[in-house]
Parts: sequence; C-alpha cells; structure tokens
Amino acid sequence: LTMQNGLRRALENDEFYLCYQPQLDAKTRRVIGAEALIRWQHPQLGLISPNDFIPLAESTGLIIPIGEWALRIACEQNKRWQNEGLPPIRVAVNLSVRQFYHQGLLSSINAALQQSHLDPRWLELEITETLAMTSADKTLKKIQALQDLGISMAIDDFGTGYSSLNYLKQFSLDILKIDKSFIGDIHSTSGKALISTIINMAHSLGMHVTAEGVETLEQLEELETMACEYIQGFIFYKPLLKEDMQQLLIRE
Ligand code: G
Ligand code: G
Ligand code: MN
Ligand code: NA
Repeated sequence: LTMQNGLRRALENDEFYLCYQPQLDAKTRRVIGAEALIRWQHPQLGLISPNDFIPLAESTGLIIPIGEWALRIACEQNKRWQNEGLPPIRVAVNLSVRQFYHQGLLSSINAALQQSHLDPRWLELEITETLAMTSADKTLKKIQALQDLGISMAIDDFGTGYSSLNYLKQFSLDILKIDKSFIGDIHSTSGKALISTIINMAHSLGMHVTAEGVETLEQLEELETMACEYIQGFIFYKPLLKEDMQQLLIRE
C-alpha cells in the first residue's frame, strides 16, 4: 500500500528519471542507439528497480501516465542531443502490455513526437513477445499504425515467451532483441546453434537483431560471426545517467 501511494505521487514529485543503455553496431563498435530504462528514486526507500514497481504500475493502471512520461522524456532528451550537434541515435522505449492496448497510445506518441520535434525514425518501441502473441489482429493493426508513423518496432526478450513463428512473420517487426538468457548460453554447442538459428530466422524475415546482456568477449565475437547487427550489454556499458550518455556521445 505504501508503495502504491508513493507510486501515485511519484510523477508529481518528479521522482522518476531515465537511464540510457547504449547499443552499438557490432561491426563498427559505434553507438547507434540506447534503451531508455526508468528508475524511481523514492524519498524514503531509495532507488527502486522497475522490476519492483512496473508490475504494480501495470495492475493499478498508473503505467499509463508513467509510460507517457517516459515516452515524452525520451523523445525530448533525444532531440536535445541532436540539437547539440551530437551524432543522432535511436532511443528505444519499453511499452508494457496495458500501455500498448490503451486507446490513447497513438495520440500520446504523436504528442510526444510533435512536442519534442523528434523525427520518428529516431524512436524505437519495444514490445514483449507475450504481447505480440495475443489477439493477433488487433495487435497487428496497432503495430502497423506505429510503423506508419515512421517508428521502429522491436520485439523484446525474444525467446522467453511462447514464440509463434507464424505471428512473427505477420507482424513484420523491425528489430528482434534476443533475450540475455540465450546470450549466457552461447559457449555451449546447443546454445550457439539456437542463437544462430534465431539470427538467421530474423534476417530472413527482414528484421535486424539486437543481442542483449552481452558480457564477455567470447559472446561478442560469436555474435559478430553470426552477423548480429547490434550489441547491448555490460561488456560495453551499463545503463548510464543522461549526463554520462551525453559525454559518451560527445566522445563519439
Ligand atoms: O533496467 P532494468 O534491468 O532494471 O529494467 C528492468 C525491467 O524494467 C526491464 O524488463 C525493462 O523492460 C523494464 N522497464 C524499464 N523501463 C521501463 C519503462 O519505461 N516502461 C516499461 N513498461 N518497462 C520498463
Ligand atoms: O527491457 P528488458 O527486460 O530487456 O531490460 C533490459 C535489462 O537488462 C535492463 O535492466 C538492463 O540493466 C539489463 N542488462 C542489460 N545488459 C546487461 C548485461 O550485460 N548483463 C546483465 N546481467 N543485465 C543486463
Ligand atoms: Mn527492453
Ligand atoms: Na530484454
């Protein structure tokens, strides 16, 4: 109950902020994007992980205003970096299931884009596999509407839900994010085979691939050999404060 009341007031009290985890081109090792990850600095409880409050935000419906906030801040921040003359990157924002199906989603995305003046090609939205598998027709139309705006659509945590390859084909998403649990298994023969199969499948469906949770040089080199396009993981960077992300872009 404490956390629920706190969550309700957190937006007004400006207790949320976004971190940015860089995504690199596997070949050039340049920063080409970043995933925006929300953080809650609670006045008494300290820093709370999204794993601990996103489910509560989902069940209370507070995810709608919180998600709109994250979208707006990510678009504004990205545009600010571009205005400063930094190399343009694509910022990825996570959408929860409830947010995705909310009837106000398109108008809030349009509002975030218009208010920030961000070109939609620099915005990516991540949806989970679970989401992509439910009520296919409605989902399909919504994804298409978002892509029609010029936004890139990514499927997050791929491999952890019930994958239907048939759905994947229908959706024609732009990016497939391989879940970090697979990357951790890349040293084994079967793990390697699985990842390479996922990457090849994604490519044959016209998707690019982001590997998440890349921590070792061995994983990085294997993924490069498999022609995985983008790398996100502690081997390069953890989620960064916006100031540190900015410094990184300046160095780029
Ligand atoms: O950065 P971290 O590992 O703590 O993120 C944990 C989880 O929280 C991830 O699964 C991520 O998708 C989710 N998450 C982070 N930021 C957001 C957000 O802005 N909206 C939603 N819906 N989920 C988020
Ligand atoms: O949205 P998603 O569930 O994919 O959230 C990404 C999460 O993965 C973030 O919380 C981020 O901190 C975490 N993460 C990113 N890279 C690594 C990594 O290399 N190792 C581990 N253990 N976690 C990572
Ligand atoms: Mn994600
Ligand atoms: Na993920």
